[in-house]
Amino acid sequence: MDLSGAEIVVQCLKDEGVEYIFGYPGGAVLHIYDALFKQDDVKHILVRHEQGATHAADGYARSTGKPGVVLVTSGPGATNAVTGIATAYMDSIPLVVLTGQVPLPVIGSDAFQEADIVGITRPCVKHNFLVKDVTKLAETIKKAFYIATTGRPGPVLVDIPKDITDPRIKVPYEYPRSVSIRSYNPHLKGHRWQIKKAADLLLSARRPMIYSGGGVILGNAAEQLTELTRLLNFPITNTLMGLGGYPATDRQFVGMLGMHGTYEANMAMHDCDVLLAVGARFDDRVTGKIKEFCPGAKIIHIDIDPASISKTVRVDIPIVGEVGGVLADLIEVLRASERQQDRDALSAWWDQIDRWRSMECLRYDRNSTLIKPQFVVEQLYEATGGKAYVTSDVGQHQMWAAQFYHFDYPRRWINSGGLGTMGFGLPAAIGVKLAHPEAEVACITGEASIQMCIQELATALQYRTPIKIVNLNNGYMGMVRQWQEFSYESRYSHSYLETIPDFVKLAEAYGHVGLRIEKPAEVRPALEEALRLKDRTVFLDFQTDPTENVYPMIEAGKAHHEMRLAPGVAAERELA
Ligand SMILES: Cc1cc2nc3c(=O)[nH]c(=O)nc-3n(C[C@H](O)[C@H](O)[C@H](O)COP(=O)(O)OP(=O)(O)OC[C@H]3O[C@@H](n4cnc5c(N)ncnc54)[C@H](O)[C@@H]3O)c2cc1C
Ligand SMILES: Cc1ncc(C[n+]2csc(CCOP(=O)(O)OP(=O)(O)O)c2C)c(N)n1
Ligand SMILES: [Mg+2]
Repeated sequence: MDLSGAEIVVQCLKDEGVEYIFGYPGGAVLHIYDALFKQDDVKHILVRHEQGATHAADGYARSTGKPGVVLVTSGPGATNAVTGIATAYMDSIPLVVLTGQVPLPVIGSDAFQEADIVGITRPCVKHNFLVKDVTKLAETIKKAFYIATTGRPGPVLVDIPKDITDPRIKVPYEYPRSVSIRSYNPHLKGHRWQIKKAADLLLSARRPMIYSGGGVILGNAAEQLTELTRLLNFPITNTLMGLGGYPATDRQFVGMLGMHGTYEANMAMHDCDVLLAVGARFDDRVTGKIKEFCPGAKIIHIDIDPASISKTVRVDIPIVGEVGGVLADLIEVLRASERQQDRDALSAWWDQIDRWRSMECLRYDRNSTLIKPQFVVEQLYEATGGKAYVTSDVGQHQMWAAQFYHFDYPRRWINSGGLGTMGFGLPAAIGVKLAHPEAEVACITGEASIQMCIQELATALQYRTPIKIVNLNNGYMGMVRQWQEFSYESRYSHSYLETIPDFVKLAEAYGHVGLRIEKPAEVRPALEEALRLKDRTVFLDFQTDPTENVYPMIEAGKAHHEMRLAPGVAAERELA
């Protein structure tokens, strides 16, 4: 079959089984858009800003495990996509981003809408390609999908000069079934001897702890993780990216760890003697002061990326491999082992953990006449039966979502952890809703974040993706305000938004429903009403307590056991 470059792009997407492509047209990709016009298999979602395209594709990818696909034009189209590419890169999300480029002969001549996007994105993609020969186009796209989705996933960019897609030049087309890349061979199977050593160490533990992260979600290993944790009867904590990898409502789950983790999770990290890290990368929000990280623990680390091992914290038993397979092998070795666990020590450890837990570190004022943001998230959790897909933006609301929406299932919690990209939540929710049309999708956001990609409300209307936007409107860039309160003697430098739009009118202007909620008693009815409006996007503008802070908090440079607690919780501890 002879096809033009533009037709090859579209045919490759079909052969790859791509359902949706998120994009925005422009001169350098017009040939591709013309080829898209002539078919119905790959559905194009027209966003309103290229950042929105990358986040929507990212939300689709996070919630399905399939790669998200983006198509943007050269120059500003491509540079607008960079924030979304970097967002996906930091959280290891598989994206294939196709960018138009000026024709090959004029590259480097400051041609109209020329930007060196291969150079610009080099530090924030897993890999990128500039296509120089139309006969290599199909193979390059195949490689892009292969690299994006295997090993440690990540975004791959394919830059396609306009002359490569010229409709007049046709070449034979065949989509390769597989590709092999000599310098790229992800290591999938964990080393048997390392697994045996890890099993022995786990069985000898007196104060064990499991710390699991985004790798468990990315590797679809929640089942194996749950089986292992129950088999050993160990306490388990999740990173922000790992939430849902182990059921949050289970007794063995001690909550999220790190900067805004629970008291019991962080204290258990500090005091444990054996730490099993699974698909987590010892991020600074998690470790706190590195020198005092798990001071008495021997550490086992399972990760697919050898570059993650001992990157920030030196580990004792590294196991490089695909998390699901390694956990399955570990379970097998543990079951076959004759070594007995020290059940008395384990039971004393659980008593200690329960004492920490009894402090109820996430308590907040339930009698307030103002709407507490935590209350809104709790009510959303109850109203949706804990089954919704929840996207978020970045700030205090993101932390309250993580703390108060108890994720029992993987891939339901969709947020930007590594880059912390405000503007992520709304477009990501659109991508999630397209992938799961029957599911409830909520976007928990703040009045500052939502304004960063607000234009995607138009996309939500065009493609009938009814989502519920839960705006925790505290009038401040709350997370910034909190840091200024704690570290800059309450000098609130430019963290107050003097002009906030009327979100109800704004939602209506975009063709959606807007609701403004001012009293605690109105919270649940408003949520119920929004959920009843199944086919509509509803913007719920909750006027929340402007001074509420996120607790507990490990401030910069502090260790796990040096948490700042909510005022009421701290006062009680002093008394005890
Ligand atoms: C305002 C704000 C506050 C934050 N506060 C906190 C906080 O309190 N607590 C917290 O935890 N985070 C917090 N974060 C998030 C933090 O910045 C990091 O994004 C997060 O901690 C990283 O999670 P992770 O270690 O699970 O790694 P991820 O970024 O999810 O990385 C996954 C790891 O798993 C590996 N992996 C991937 N696939 C596989 C596979 N198939 N098999 C094996 N390994 C695999 C990867 O190589 C990588 O090492 C915050 C972020 C923001 C924006
Ligand atoms: C694109 C971008 N710019 C700046 C920041 C820094 N930042 C982190 S949280 C935050 C405030 C967010 O305010 P809002 O969306 O209202 O959420 P709140 O903290 O009030 O819940 C800012 C400015 C960021 N994370 N992303
Ligand atoms: Mg705010």
